[in-house]
Amino acid sequence: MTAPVRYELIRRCKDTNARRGRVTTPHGVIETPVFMPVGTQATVKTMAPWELEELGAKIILSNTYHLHLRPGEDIVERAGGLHGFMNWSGAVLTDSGGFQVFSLSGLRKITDEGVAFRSHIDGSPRFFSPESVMAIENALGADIIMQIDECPPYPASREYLRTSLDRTLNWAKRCKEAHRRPEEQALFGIVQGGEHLDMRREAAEALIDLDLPGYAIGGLSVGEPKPLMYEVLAHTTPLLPADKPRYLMGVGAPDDLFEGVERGIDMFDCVLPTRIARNGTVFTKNGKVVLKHARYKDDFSPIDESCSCRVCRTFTKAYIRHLLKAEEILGLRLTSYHNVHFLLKLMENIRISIEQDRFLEFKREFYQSYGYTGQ
Ligand code: PRF
Ligand code: ZN
Repeated sequence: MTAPVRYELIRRCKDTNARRGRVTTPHGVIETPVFMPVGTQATVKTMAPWELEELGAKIILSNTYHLHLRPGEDIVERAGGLHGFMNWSGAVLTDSGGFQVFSLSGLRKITDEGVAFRSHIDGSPRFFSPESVMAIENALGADIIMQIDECPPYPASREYLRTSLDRTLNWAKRCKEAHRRPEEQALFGIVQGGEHLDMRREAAEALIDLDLPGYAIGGLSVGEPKPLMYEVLAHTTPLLPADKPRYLMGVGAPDDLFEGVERGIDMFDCVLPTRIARNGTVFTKNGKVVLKHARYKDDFSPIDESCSCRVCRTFTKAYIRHLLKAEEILGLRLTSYHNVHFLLKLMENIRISIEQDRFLEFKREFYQSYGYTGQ
């Protein structure tokens, strides 16, 4: 059986655990480290697929939870899976819904069998088990599908994390057994275990025994201090197989991208660029800018003088600020487009810096200009 997703190492950083690689999927080759824009509802909010393509996005993330509730995986499957439904020819990864059940639905009950919850749309009772989630993800047809897991809150007691981890590891095994399309869709396991390094190790070892085509690190960026997240990452990433991709779930602030890459992460996703764009905040090389601020009302320069994106080559801050203030839809499209460009370009520059043996130098330069202190 040939794996649907393969990882090839291209170059290791001379100073850190950063690695430059390549992930081959049924829908294209992904140069890593990579940032995956989030398209929860089978759309990266405000962006057409040709715009994502123009920006060089190679893989996007979508959500089992949302698509199951609306329009339902049967509709997506009949449209030819997510690729056909949204007309995106690049790769897609679906998250399993475990995390969204916890963040979105109200009352829910978790047992070894699965999670009972109510739809946030109509309140109807629902149940996710490893078997039902695999059936949904098989129907959605993404190139990479995530196991169902529990992402425990921070802080959580050691006893709680213990029970939760046993459940997540058991669910991984059941997902592997229930997966019906292993030659077309790569099932990734998720390492949980909170801040406890022994549990993280145990989780990594148990998942490696399942011989999955890739591994994610979950349960981070859930309210813990950043140094703790970096410590868990530094400990956990090296436990994962060097010949498979490593994905840090739900993390994508510029500094976290550098810190994650430095600790051996290959894949990231985050709603940050599109979410902040919709409240008028944009990334620039000198840090974030809140475009609605009065100081930009007659600022006829682009968002970022050094940005090569179409928005920055075409429009001024004063104009985009006006669109946002007037609640014109174009404003949200322009800020989203620029922010996604910013993170994709940042990742491209990170990849180049690893190839050129100047990752740490590039990180220092970026932090200095962006205004990050620390590290
Ligand atoms: N599990 C899953 N999805 C996630 C997370 C997780 O732990 C996180 C945590 N940062 C984001 N998205 N399945
Ligand atoms: Zn721009």
